[in-house]
Amino acid sequence: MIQRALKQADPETAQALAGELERQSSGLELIASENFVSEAVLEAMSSVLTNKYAEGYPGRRYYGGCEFADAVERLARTRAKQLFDAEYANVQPHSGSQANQGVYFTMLEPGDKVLGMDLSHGGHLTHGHPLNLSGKLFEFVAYGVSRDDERIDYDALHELAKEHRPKMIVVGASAYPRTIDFERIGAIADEVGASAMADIAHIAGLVAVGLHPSPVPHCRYVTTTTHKTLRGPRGGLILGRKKDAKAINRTVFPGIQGGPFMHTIAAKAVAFGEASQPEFRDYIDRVLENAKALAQRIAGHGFRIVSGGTDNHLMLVDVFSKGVTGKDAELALDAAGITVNKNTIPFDENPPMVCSGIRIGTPALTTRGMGPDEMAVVGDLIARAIEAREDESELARIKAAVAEMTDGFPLYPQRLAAARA
Ligand code: DSN
Repeated sequence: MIQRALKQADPETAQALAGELERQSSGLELIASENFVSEAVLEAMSSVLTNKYAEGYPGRRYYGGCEFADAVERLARTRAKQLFDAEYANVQPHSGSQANQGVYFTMLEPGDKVLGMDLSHGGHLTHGHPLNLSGKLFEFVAYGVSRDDERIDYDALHELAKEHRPKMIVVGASAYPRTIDFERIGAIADEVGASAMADIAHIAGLVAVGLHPSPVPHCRYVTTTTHKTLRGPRGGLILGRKKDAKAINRTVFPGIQGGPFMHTIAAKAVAFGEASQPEFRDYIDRVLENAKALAQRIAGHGFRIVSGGTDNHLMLVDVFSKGVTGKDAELALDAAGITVNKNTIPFDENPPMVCSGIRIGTPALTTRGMGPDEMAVVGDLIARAIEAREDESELARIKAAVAEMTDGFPLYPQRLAAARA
């Protein structure tokens, strides 16, 4: 009914949304930071709470009529704390970037020294890239992976920490396929008198179910997005210690944000509830199994996998090991209905917009119900498309095979039927 309302009121927007639904449904979604939320999460996102202003926190708002906003925010906070076994949660950050700002502006003064992982080694823009506010305001020193095994070089990080005596060490990544040793980072931070902040945006779902060690006992602050492996709505979350609650709350509001997105917070509550069910652990188990199977299959076609494999939901494929740039591989795969992103690899010889790698993740296809058998087919299709990158008709044939395959794993079937009607 609601979809009919949009079609009638605004056919142009409705058409674009229908196109996106078709694209998501008929393609192979392998972007490591994307996922498909449940109908329940979608319903909460499109709820009447989008109409509500609720500046402040439950029980202390600057607006009347907040009793139901309070109820959903309390639910979201309680569920987040339970899920991650944390003393404190702030569910208001609109994004991962704002969650990180929430911690930075609580802990740091402009000019303070911070260690963060190099973006080109798998880090994130908000961990001190010179073009990001974090890099402009604070003096970030980058650590990275070692040349030998392409894993975080903890010894070098330790030396940097002793040399620079940073106020904070930020750990977390957007393109790092290996388990992160949060305990070691926490110990290094303690030794040099720094605070540790873990940004678990990519691996939050793994941490929530215990399939990646948790940073909560070792890092004073933990931030995440809610929409990647955690499979919730697009948004951010800060976890921490009770003693920091007041200061972080004040930084998030009124420090960096105004009215919270209450419809998104309702959807976060739903997603945290889903992630606490036993089925979610099974889901993450399959994500990991699929990532290993896919990495192995792609390696079988002669591509080098950065660090030799994966411990988590993603892999970095060095396509330049077969003479293809990341840019060209991404374009070819897009033409074949397979969505990935080009990505720099550690010590990349190519410039960032061209780069040598592609990043591939299995959370979304696993949500669709695909398993290791399908990963074998997907790996073959990826290799075939990269091989055929200059052959439009072969890419079109692969796209047809992709559509046939995805037909067997329906995505939002009722929405799709309504959009097509
Ligand atoms: N852009 C996200 C990703 O793709 O990993 C990180 O913010």
